[in-house]
Amino acid sequence: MISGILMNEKPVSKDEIFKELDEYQAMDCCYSDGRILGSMCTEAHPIAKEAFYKFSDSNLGDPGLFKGTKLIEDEVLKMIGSFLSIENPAGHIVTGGTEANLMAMRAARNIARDKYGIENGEIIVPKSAHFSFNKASDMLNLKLVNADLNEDYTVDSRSVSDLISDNTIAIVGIAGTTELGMIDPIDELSDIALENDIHLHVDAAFGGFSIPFLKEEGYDFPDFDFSLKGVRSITVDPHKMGLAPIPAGGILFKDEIYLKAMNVDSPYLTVKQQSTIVGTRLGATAAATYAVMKHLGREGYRNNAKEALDNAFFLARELENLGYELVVEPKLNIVAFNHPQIKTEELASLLEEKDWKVSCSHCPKAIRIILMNHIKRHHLIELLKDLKEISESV
Ligand code: 0PR
Repeated sequence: MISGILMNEKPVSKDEIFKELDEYQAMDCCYSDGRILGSMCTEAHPIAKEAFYKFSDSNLGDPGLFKGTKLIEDEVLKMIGSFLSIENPAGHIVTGGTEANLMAMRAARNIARDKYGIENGEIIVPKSAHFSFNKASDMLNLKLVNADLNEDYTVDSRSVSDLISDNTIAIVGIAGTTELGMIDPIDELSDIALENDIHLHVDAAFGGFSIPFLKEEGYDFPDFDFSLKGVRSITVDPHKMGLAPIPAGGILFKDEIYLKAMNVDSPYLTVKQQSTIVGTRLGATAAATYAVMKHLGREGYRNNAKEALDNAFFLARELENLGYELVVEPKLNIVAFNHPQIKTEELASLLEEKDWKVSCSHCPKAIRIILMNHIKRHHLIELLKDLKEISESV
């Protein structure tokens, strides 16, 4: 046994602990510096953080003990449903897009197994999909089949159609791809799913909290939600464009049957069956999401989404003026670009040298900037000054 060197024997004072924590925190990046350019998360709204702390002891894994928190979760799902064209969604507030996508694939697998006896299921996923589907395929023992993309990096629905086999248990479409923010033709996927009686899951982890509000602002976006008959589940993450604290994901199903298909017995809990992956799970997340959604209202989300998109278009136009090349015209608040004479990795390290925290897309290779609300116009002007300097130096 290691004698108590690492773990202190005697209590340590709060002041001392927080002094240490402050030192650790000082090493972290800070959203408000405007230097984090490649994150889909952002600083949570202060009201959400307050609600999170207030509910830190509440456990939605045993909802009979936390009846109020359970009502909050139901309310949040209904609020999210109200902008995704569904009145009474079934679902949960989970830890993020990964868990939400995993639950959707699990429900689809179990239903296909019970209804059609499919044992070796396959999922058709666009090449642009988030790696959480690779995890789902590994954990659920599903074969992942990649569908090709069109020139504009949306999924080619003919490729999806061609890949359908007797073992296909789900098709995935994306509303706001991770790398470029593109929106797949979900209406076409919906038709294909209906024709073949296959589960269509929409990963709107990123776009779910912005596309509906941008539509309300008059922007022209395709339908992607439960208004399309083939859509059976949607991932939508409060901890991305929803301004909720991490970890907050959302999984919404069209019907209770999808949750029931995942139920396992939980005999000694206050609720006798459980469909979530996580057992003991945060009530704090549901409360925080409730607080920020109520506080901002539709108006607040419209303003946030519009500000982020305006910044994306501003950045795109200024980059072109400086001679940089966009990979694709932005649809949502992600801008991906290259310099005609500088390799992507080199440009990334030149920006890192100037203390910008950048992220690169790899299909296609480009610098990828996600205009979250912590990035303000004045940060972009500083960034463009540095990019101008870099461009002039070659
Ligand atoms: N679906 C889509 C479309 C996503 O973009 C992401 C994550 C997920 C699912 C998975 O969500 P969770 O990470 O919540 O489980 N997209 C970001 C990405 O991988 C997540 C991220 C956020 C990465 C902040 C870095 C970062 O600093 O790029």
